[in-house]
Amino acid sequence: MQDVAVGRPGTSKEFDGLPRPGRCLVMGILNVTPDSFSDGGLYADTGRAVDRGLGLAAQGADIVDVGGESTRPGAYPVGLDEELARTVPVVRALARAGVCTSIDTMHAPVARAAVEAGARLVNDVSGGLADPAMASTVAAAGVPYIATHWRAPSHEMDGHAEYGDVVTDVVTELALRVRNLAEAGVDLDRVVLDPGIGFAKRPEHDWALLAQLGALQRLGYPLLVGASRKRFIGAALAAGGAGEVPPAGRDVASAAVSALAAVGGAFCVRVHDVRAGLDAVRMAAAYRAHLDRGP
Ligand code: PMM
Repeated sequence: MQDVAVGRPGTSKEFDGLPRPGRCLVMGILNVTPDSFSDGGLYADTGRAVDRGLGLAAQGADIVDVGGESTRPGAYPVGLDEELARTVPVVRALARAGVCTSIDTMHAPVARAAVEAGARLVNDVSGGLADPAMASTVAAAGVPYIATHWRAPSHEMDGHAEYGDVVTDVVTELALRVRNLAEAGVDLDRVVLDPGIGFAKRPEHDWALLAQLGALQRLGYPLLVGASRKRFIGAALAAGGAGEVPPAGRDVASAAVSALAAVGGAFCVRVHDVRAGLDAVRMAAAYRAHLDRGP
């Protein structure tokens, strides 16, 4: 099969330790939280969370993303001790079982402890803005780092969804994040960028970013897209009607969005429903293999 990866993802030695399936990667979501917007409370204790992580891996997740602090709109921070207690034992157990695990955190001490426990990537939805020690921590850890476009903590972010042109503004702000990472000594060959779907964005912003992933790719980094079950999907499904389709009814549409992201060149999609996400990126890989061949 043609390698559908774009730019440097998965092909450089800096991504050693990550699976290289020759298609867009699938990251399965494991929220060890009582309050995440779609799965809060389901895997809030260590045993259930580990079982869920093993289940995601068995379904084909290339990476299992362990998070201990909800970033849903309006959520408040949980405190370091609580976040450490929720995530580190789960990361350790999954890593021991051979699962490729990432830690979803904005806090350097959690990132450090999780990497020590076996996490192979750090996934920071604040792109280093929430904790000034994150960049140097990641530089020292020497693991791949996912930097997301972010403007403000979850309880304030809806007030920061103002853009001139959202794609231009996100590209500019991500480029600034990359510069800060480089200054802190982060190996840029280990950086993955993320447009931050739903983070200080309204649905029209999310769609614009998804439709113009190419503009973000021109920054030269692999892209992760985290669209699964997010508000813009619920709103699009309810188009013409009132309100939004609730998160539990968004998985089929989320898989469709994963296919769109993978066709658009995403390196990785972050999903709740791993089976559907995997089917979606496989279809995208088959489609992309024929894109440039002509009639
Ligand atoms: N979204 C959420 C959490 N972590 N990480 C990355 N890299 N990108 C995202 O878009 C992202 C993330 C919030 O969604 P959840 O509550 O379903 O985990």
